[in-house]
Amino acid sequence: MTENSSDTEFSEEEREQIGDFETLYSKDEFAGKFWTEFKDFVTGLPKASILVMGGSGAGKSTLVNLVFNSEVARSGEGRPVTQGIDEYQNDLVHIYDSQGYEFGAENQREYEKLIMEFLDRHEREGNPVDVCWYCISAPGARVVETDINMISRLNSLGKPVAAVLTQVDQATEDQCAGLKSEILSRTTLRSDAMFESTTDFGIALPRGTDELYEWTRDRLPESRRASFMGAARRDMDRKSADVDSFLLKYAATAFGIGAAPIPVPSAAALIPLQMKMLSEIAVRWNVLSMEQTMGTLLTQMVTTTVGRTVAASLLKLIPGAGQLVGGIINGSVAGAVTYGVGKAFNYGCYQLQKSQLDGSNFNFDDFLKNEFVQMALKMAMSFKDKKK
Ligand SMILES: Nc1nc2c(ncn2[C@@H]2O[C@H](COP(=O)(O)OP(=O)(O)OP(=O)(O)O)[C@@H](O)[C@H]2O)c(=O)[nH]1
Ligand SMILES: [Mg+2]
Repeated sequence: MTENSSDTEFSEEEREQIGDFETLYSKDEFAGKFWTEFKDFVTGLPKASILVMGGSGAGKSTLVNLVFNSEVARSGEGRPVTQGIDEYQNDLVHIYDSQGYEFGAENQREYEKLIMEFLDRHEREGNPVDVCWYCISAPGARVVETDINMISRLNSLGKPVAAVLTQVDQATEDQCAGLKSEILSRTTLRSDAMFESTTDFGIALPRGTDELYEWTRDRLPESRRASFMGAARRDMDRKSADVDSFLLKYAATAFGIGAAPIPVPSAAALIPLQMKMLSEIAVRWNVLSMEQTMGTLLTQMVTTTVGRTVAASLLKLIPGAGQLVGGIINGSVAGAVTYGVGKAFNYGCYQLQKSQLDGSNFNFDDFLKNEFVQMALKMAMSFKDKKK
């Protein structure tokens, strides 16, 4: 018995084809090559830039963690990019945290200058700041001239700026209402750009960090949105739907590659496409740091099971798909395999994030080892049904 009992279902001739497939997919250098390419893919991704402002101790780092719903900002982890502005280490977003200003007219003028120069430089260098979050501490109970000036100046530059009243659990409702109306009356800020935040999850806020996340997402250029969403542990249904829609594009491209029927031994033509697809999915769900997990997937993809089982089973199972006699993969098979692999990987990533959020038990490695192949196959078959 081999490790895969479904092997017994294949004829001699088919097994020969499978053997070819395996040889191709097991090139040792392949996993390493993919890993390098994957890293380059992540490095080259367009990333959103967010500048966080506000007084010292206003709760800027805490706000960042609340919006991304994970420990993105850890104290002391910032890398100084310029005097007074740190960048948090993150593969998917640029988060610039300005060290809060101290009180006093001179300090505040310096702060305004620092911010304006920073924005200007990034604009000139072609990596503009996309969105600004301006924190004002609610229990601090005061809005200073710098807050008023900065919010209006950013607005006049056309920079999306959100004002966030932070630490609202430490202030009275009247205090919060007073601060909000002062900000709205003295700046050009629109009321839909006014938010509140708290670490007390018992307090329901009509415009809290969930809404700030959505507001920010919707103000990003399309190209920088995917990685921003990937960095945030939330918005799962939308991420999944986004993946679904691009999977269809990959399937169509694969269909095109297979349209001039390719012999199974040349099916490796599909690999770069599938790898790019998997990279895109990995970014959406931020499984980038999971080198080992990706390694498991690759071992699956490259050396054994997915490659040969999916392809070989499809050879058998898709009726009328050119019959694949003589080991030919045609467009339908290429499209279905690609779709199935993407769909199964997306499912696993979704379950992983869900378990991180609700504390439920899901082992991604086990999923990849034990269920991934069957699911990819099932999804590939459903793709064929779907197209009927
Ligand atoms: N009660 C309460 N405390 C908060 C809240 N947000 C932040 N804090 C606390 O306020 C303090 C400052 O929060 P940080 O997020 O570090 O503020 P910061 O603006 O990044 O501070 P600096 O980087 O030092 O300027 C910390 O002790 C936080 O735990 C909140 O919503 N409620
Ligand atoms: Mg901080």
